[in-house]
Order: sequence, then structure tokens, then C-alpha cells
Amino acid sequence: MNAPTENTRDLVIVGAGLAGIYAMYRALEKGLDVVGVEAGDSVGGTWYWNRYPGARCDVESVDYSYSFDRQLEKDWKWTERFATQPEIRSYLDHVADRYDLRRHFTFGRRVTAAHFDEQASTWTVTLDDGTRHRARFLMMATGCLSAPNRPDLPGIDEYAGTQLFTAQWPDEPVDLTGKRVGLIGTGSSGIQAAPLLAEQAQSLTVFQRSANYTVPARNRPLTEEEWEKVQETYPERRKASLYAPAGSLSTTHPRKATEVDAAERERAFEARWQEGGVLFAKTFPDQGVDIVANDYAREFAEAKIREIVKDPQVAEDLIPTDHPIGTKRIVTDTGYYEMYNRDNVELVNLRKHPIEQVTSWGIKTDDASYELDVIVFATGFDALTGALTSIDLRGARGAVLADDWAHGPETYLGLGVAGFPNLITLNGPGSPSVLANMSTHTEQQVDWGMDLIEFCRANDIDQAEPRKDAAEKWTAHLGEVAEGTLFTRAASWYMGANIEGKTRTFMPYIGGFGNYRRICDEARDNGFEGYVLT
Ligand code: N01
Repeated sequence: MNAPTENTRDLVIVGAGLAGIYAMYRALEKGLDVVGVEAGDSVGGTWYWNRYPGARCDVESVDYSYSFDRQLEKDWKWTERFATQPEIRSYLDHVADRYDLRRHFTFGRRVTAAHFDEQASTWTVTLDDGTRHRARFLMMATGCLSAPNRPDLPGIDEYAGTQLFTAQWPDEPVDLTGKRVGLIGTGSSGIQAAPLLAEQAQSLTVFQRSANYTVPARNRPLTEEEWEKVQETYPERRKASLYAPAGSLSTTHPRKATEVDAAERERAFEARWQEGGVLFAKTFPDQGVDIVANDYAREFAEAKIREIVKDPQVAEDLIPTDHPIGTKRIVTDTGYYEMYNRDNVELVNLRKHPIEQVTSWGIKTDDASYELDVIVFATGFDALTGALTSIDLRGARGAVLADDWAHGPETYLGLGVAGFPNLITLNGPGSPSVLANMSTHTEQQVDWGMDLIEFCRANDIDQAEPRKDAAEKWTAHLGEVAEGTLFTRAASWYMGANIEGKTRTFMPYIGGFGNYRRICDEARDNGFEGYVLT
């Protein structure tokens, strides 16, 4: 191994969210010389930035948490079935303090560039204040949904009212009492926020471009008995999650939707609807791959919308027409459809009446004008690639990440990129990431990355770089797996379809977290097969 220069560290970690926090914990445990950089003023990542009213996780709190320390599991008591953003943020604060991780991060600084020096086998990472760090390895824990999408609406700069972004909501309370509020965007963020905005505001106008399917979350406090049961079964629960298809426990009906009769289907869908949460999309095992099975689920959900929403025209406008159910992330809500029965809420269907212009006083569509004191943007993210391609990332032999990914991301296992030695992309495109329980997934990713670093250190390896053919093969494989599902039929952010000009390709690995983990385990156990190690 080339002797690193005196000021060269072992590792730079970018990001102090769920992944960056755990990466820092593991790096320190291994005795690495490590520094972290985080754009926010504190830890938390997604849960630091997305402070909008109603922000809540759609994975059960007892599963959406670290498993690496049994004592942590015992000491942190989750209060609700699905944790709120403030509770998850407090949890991540607690973890950072408990293991004394904060002092290893620089907060309030963005990484603008990272360049690999082939001679020295090191990364030079530049921050927005000009500070530079040199390190042998670079771990990008920059998040999957962390580069907010700000739509370039005509006239937006003329707007004189308040603009709020769900993905960058102010830390101090926002008082909407007596305000006329407009909401643009009806994905998970908009749908979670809307009922709470409607409760507080004088009026809420929802500008919907695409309707989305949403299922009641049926959140509730966790009882003492439930908590005790979780504690008793935690080790087995975690163990079962390690190789579960989505990284936490879930079951489907034992038979396909197309194999049971109508009454049985209705019973199963109703049971899942009453149970609440995203698993409605997995009631039957064939829902994500067979359009006939999917149609049964879709029709059930649509009947629910018509049943809940009193105005038949509003109900029709709320029914998606452009994708099979579950092929865009299914939303979980609290009182979203019911909200449209309130007198102070109006739905504007932008498919019928597009926005023409934002003016100083509000929004003009092609048939009406809406005076607004506040516009809330819940307009999503440049998902999976945006946080990486927005950094000037340059690897070996002149490779520039943003150029290499101009026609879609190409990775090896989502963890490495050909042309970029010693770069580890945590939860990157090409891994299951957004399709799995992110906490289980994160631990797998960090552990694998740390194993790679340890392997290189133990074997005097200066550079570990995925082979181009291995990356091509993996990327082709994940495309083939996606083609076998209904997911490629939706113009979703999984496909990059929400960002103008972005190449459409299915970016996460949809073959299941358990299968993916086995593939990663095997590559590691075979001496990091697929890598050129020099
Ligand atoms: O973003 P989105 P999100 N004019 O991209 C609309 C996770 N998450 O932040 O579909 C008008 O889903 C856009 O319309 P269209 C979860 O994985 C989880 O809500 O492009 N509208 C769409 O309606 C989720 O999937 C939770 O036609 C415009 C909306 O904005 C992911 O994050 C909570 C527009 C964006 O929806 C992203 O969710 C929150 C324009 N110019 C987020 N541009 C949990 O529950 C965009 N839109 C755990």
C-alpha cells in the first residue's frame, strides 16, 4: 500500500443522515481516521430537512431504527406505530450523542467537488468554504431523496406571498391561521401535509397534476403490551428482516389474486386497508407483476375513494388514471380523502386546467385565478442520482460522474462505480434502497463498504474499482428484473420521469432486498468479486 501523506485520512463520509451516522459509528469502531461533512446544521438527513406538518415514516418505527446495538433498542422507546419526523429526528440526535459522533462531522458545509488522484490513490474532497480533505476512501451517504425539485413555473419569481418547500420546511413553527394556502404536489409529502394544512389555514387549494393512490396509515400509539412483545421478539424480528424482500417483516396472501374468488379478494384487500400502511400494495403476491391482479387492487382502492369523497367529481379527479397501483410509491395518509369533504378545501385538476402563470398574488390556471398568501411546494426530488451528480465528482482516467450517468446511472451493486476507485455510494441507484426498509438497508450497505475498506487495508490494496463489465452486467440485470414487473409502466421518480430531461430508466434494484444481500455477501466472500484491486 502506498504510504498516505501525513494529512491523508482513511475516509471522508459525506452526509449525516441515517447512513452517515451509522457509517461514522462503524468507522470509529474500526479505528479509522475519518471526517464527516454535512450540509445541514445537525444530524438527521431526510429527518432534519423534511419538517413539514404531518411528516411521518411509512415503515413501522420498531423496524425503522438501527439494529446494531441491542442496548440502544432497549433504551429508545418508540411511542407510535409510525414515528413522526420530530421523533425520528430526536432518535438520530440521541444516537449521534450517545456514541459521541457529532464532533467528527463538519456541519453547515456542502461538498462541492471530489477528485480522485490516481498517483496517490486518494480522494480530495472540497467544501463550499474552500476547505479540503484528503482521504483514501470516500463514502457518499448523500441520500436518495435529498436534492429537492423546484419547478420552474412561469412567473414564480413575481410571487409576493410566502413560498414554503416541504423538503426544506422552516425549523421554527409556521402559523397558517387565516391564510389562503395553495399546495402544489400530491406525492407522499403533499398528501401527508395537506390535512394538517387544511386544519390550520383559512383555505387550502390543492393543485394536482397527477393523482396518486393513498392508503390510510392507521397510525396509533404503541401500547405497553406491544412494546414488551417487541422487546421480547426483537432479535428474531431483526434476524428475519436481514433477508426479507423489503428489509422488514411482511407477508402476502398465500395465493395469487388471480387464483382466488372475488369474495376472498375483497376480504383480503379490506383486511389490509383496515390494517393500514404501504403493505396494501403487497396484499397478493402477483399485484406488482400481473396487470389483472393489479386491476383488482386498483378497483378496490378506487371504490374506497368514491365511498369517502362526497363530491363525485372530486372523487373522479382523485382517481389516478396513469399508473398501476403501487408502481409509484404508494402513499400512506391520515385523513387525506376525508379532507376533501371540508368546506375550506378545493381540488384543482391541473390535467384539465394547467397552471398558466404564477402572479404576484397567486396562481392562474387556464380557467381560473386563485389568490394565495402562501404556496407550499411538495414537488419531489431529483431522486437517487441528483445528490451525487450535483457534486463535481471526478474519478480515474478523466471520468466525470455527471457525464457518465447522463444516460442513466451505471453502478456495480449500487455500491461502486467503474472509473471511481475507492468510492462507496451508500444506498445508491442500483441498490434496492427506496424499495426497502432504509434502516436495514443502510446497515447492510455500510457494513459491506466497511468490509471493503478493511479488506483493502489488510491486503495492501491501494485502489478498489468496480470492473466496467461487472457494472454493465449488474445494470443490465436490474433493468431486466424491472421489466418483469409493472413498475416500468409508471412515469415515476423511480424511473427519473419527474425531472425534465432526465433519462428514463428504472434506477433501484427491484429483485428484493434478501436476494440483493445474498449477491453482495457472495461478492464480498469471493474477495470482492467484480472489483479490480490494485
Ligand atoms: O415527491 P413526489 P414527494 N407542477 O415526487 C408534483 C418519500 N416520502 O416528496 O406526479 C405541478 O412523489 C408531482 O406531480 P407529477 C416517498 O418514497 C415518504 O411527495 O410529476 N405539480 C407530484 O404530485 C415518496 O415517494 C414519506 O405529475 C408538480 C409531486 O409534485 C418520495 O419521498 C413522506 C410539478 C411530487 O411528488 C417523494 O415524495 C414523504 C409542477 N411543475 C416522502 N412538479 C413517507 O410517508 C412536480 N409536481 C415515509
